[in-house]
Amino acid sequence: MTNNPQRIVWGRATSSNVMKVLWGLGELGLPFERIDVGGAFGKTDTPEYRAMNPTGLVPTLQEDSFTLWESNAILRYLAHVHAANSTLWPAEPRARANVDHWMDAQQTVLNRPMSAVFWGLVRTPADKRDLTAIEASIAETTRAWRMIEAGLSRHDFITGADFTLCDIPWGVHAHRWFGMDYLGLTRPEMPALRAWYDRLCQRPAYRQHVVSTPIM
Ligand SMILES: N[C@@H](CCC(=O)N[C@@H](CS)C(=O)NCC(=O)O)C(=O)O
Repeated sequence: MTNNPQRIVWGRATSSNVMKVLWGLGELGLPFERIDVGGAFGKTDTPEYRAMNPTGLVPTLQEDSFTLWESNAILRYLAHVHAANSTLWPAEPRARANVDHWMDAQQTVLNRPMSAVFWGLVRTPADKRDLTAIEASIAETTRAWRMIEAGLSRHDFITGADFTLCDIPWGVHAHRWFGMDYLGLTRPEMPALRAWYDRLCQRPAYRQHVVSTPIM
């Protein structure tokens, strides 16, 4: 890699998975350019984009001649290369595995019901909403949040005292979870989750790439 690699993030800033990468780059203080593709911008179905990312989804990262997709894999790559000795992705195998399984759980446990709540409330007009389905997704999403509430009641971040990579995928969705009140979302009280979200809001990169982006 060159000393100052050219770094490009492909993906619209309103995507939760793109936000993870932008926030991660912000935490690491790495400069990048972002190109709008996906959603209303389209262009993810072109042969050129599919050659970079066969899923046709966003985000895709390019660092010089290296191309990578899957948001959580991108976060791990960035931490490995640019923050090797930090607490962000600890080197000790069990500490690292602990971070990794929470990253995976965002994708496998939280993502589906949380996306259903988000699409049901934010991206569906009021007269077309299936409120029964949305309520069921809220209940399932709540169960997912309770998984991290337990640890957060004992320590400041998901795996312990330090902010790590796994706070990023969950944290992106926390902003949406706490930001949908105006659409009638009611949540059971989870004080440790709320305190963690407030803590994340003190981080400049979170404010810049997650909080400042409209929920849409
Ligand atoms: N597992 C993938 C999922 C990527 C994904 O589903 N991206 C969504 C946006 S959050 C997407 O590309 N949707 C279609 C689009 O925006 O055109 C990742 O974590 O990167």
